[in-house]
Parts: sequence; structure tokens; C-alpha cells
Amino acid sequence: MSALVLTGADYSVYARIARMALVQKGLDYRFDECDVFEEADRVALRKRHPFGKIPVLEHAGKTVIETQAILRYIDAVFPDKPLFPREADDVARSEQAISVIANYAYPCLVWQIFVPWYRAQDEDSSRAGDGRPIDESVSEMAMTCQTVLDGLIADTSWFSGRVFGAADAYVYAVLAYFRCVPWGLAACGGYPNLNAWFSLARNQPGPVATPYPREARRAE
Ligand SMILES: N[C@@H](CCC(=O)N[C@@H](CS)C(=O)NCC(=O)O)C(=O)O
Repeated sequence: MSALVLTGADYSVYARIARMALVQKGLDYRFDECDVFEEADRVALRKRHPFGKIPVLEHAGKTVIETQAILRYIDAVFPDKPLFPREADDVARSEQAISVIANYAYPCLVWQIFVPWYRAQDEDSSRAGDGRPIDESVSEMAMTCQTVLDGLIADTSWFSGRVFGAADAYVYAVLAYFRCVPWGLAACGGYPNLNAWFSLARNQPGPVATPYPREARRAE
């Protein structure tokens, strides 16, 4: 079998989605670290990803960019343990969850809430506070994202249907950062379905094998 090589960073949300998917499918892969905040790595990355993003997958002489395309590709090449459902209700839930994460939750929960809190912590942890957003519209967006995800997961164990799949990896990668923020973790308490899902998901092989450095530090 040709080697699967994933380029990414251990702190990256999208690289983690791809890594979780590979682990859930039981596929061996090599993880090549690329720090998108380092100039030399960014220059090298642009040769493979025209938009300078991670992850990038290499397999059998092909380069695949964009996380959803990577997941679809590995599902097509390795059909065992599918990441994407086929039943209509599951397809609707899974696609909605992925779209909500990519378009609304990742920018809001990660970039507008987790990253500012994390950076403030690094500068002076006593002044970082609980991470509550100053801008009310950001809190509202965070609530809307959680309300929608909580509704999607109300009558089923997994966003992808019968097993932890692509949609679960998307939701997990974002919520794992959001829940590092004290205000985020407290806010999660108001969404029982999502909370129950997170408790199940955190013990799945993908999430267990790919902790963010921030989470690994907390567990020490
Ligand atoms: N649409 C891309 C998004 C990937 C993405 O935003 N990756 C982030 C890391 S989580 C990145 O490479 N950021 C670097 C940058 O924006 O310069 C995908 O689905 O793969």
C-alpha cells in the first residue's frame, strides 16, 4: 500500500480533523509537522497548497488539499469504516454539522473566543479572565452554533449516524478548543445533548490519539 503522508500541525483544527478520520479508519499514516506561523514552513507549504493552508495529504503520487476533499478521498480509496453516511437523515445531519462548523463555529468559537483568550493567557494569565467575549454578537453566535449542534444531535449518538465519522471529527476539533476556555466550558453546560455527545466522543480512538498540545498539557 502507498504511504499516506499528512502535512499539518499538532495545534491545527483542520489537521486534527484529518488525523482523527485516519485513526478512526485504522489507517497508518506519517504526520509531517508544518508550522503555519513560521515563515520558512509557510513558504514551503505554498508550493503544495496554493492558499497556504493545512492539512495536505499525499498518497500514491497525488496531492490532495482541503479537509473535506481529503476525507472523501480516503473514504473512496479505503471504503472500510466509512466516514460519511448514506442514509438520507444521516446525510442531512452530517452535512449540516460540517457546514455549521466550517462557516460559523470555527471562526467564532476558535478564532473569536479561544485564540484571544489563549493569547491573553500566554501574556499574563492573571488578566486572561474567563474568556467571555466582549462583543455581544460573538456570544450570540456561539450560542446559536451550540443550539443548532445540540438540536442536530438530539435523537442520535453521532453526527455522522451510526459511528463517529467525518462530521463528529469536525465538531470535536472545534469544541475541544472552545471547552478549554472557562466561559466556553460553562456555556457548554446549557446544551445537554451536545455535552453527552462530547463525553462519548472524547473516548473514541481519533480524539484520544490526537490531543492538542493545550489539552495534553492540561492532562499532565
Ligand atoms: N478550507 C481549509 C481550511 C484549513 C485551515 O484553515 N487551516 C488552518 C489551520 S487549522 C491554516 O492552515 N491556517 C493558516 C493560515 O490561514 O494562514 C480546509 O478545509 O482544509
